[in-house]
Amino acid sequence: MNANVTGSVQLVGNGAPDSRHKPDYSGVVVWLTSPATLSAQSAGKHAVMLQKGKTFTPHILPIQAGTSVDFPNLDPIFHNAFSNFDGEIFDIGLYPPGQSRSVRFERPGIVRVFCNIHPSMSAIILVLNSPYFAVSGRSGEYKIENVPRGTYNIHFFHERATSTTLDTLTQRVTVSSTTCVPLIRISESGYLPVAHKNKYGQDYPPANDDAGSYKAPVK
Ligand SMILES: [Cu+2]
Repeated sequence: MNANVTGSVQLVGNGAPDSRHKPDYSGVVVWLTSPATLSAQSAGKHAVMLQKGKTFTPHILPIQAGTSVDFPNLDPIFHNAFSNFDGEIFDIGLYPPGQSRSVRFERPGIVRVFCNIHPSMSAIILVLNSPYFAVSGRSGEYKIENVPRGTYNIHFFHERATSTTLDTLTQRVTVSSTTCVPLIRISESGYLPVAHKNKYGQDYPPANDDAGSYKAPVK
């Protein structure tokens, strides 16, 4: 019989806490690996990352390796999606409203996704060696459903935590009946945001993001 694995995470070390707002602990990916998850079937799986309101949605998309991601363009303007470092490298070109493109991700890793004409657009596809994963909500709670009994490593990812920090959080977890993992605190200290370049490795032209003309740029 399979079981659910639940728990919660908190993000800490990100400067002075703001007591006027509830903290936002969303966007942490939690996943389980074991020798058995390496051979888990992924054939035919699809996931979706929307292009809507000049935003990739969801911003963080975990998938099992072998999954295809569709990028439907729901805006009245052209978009692109590309990734040119780490993870899987791809570029699905510039495509018009109402169309979609797909990319299959074979190799586990962190894929940072950008749009070549809108510098504000970014997302992360986390390609995993496992079908057992979840993303935390604002409260930090997560739930990985329908996990076969066994012993796993549990892993954590957040875009503002360093890989060194995240590696130290990996731990063993034994899944028998419903399993609750103790609270995990993820430190954002040491994180340095870096401005990204366009697909040619150059800075984005300053006027492109709000030109209002929505014309395709000249290559
Ligand atoms: Cu775009």
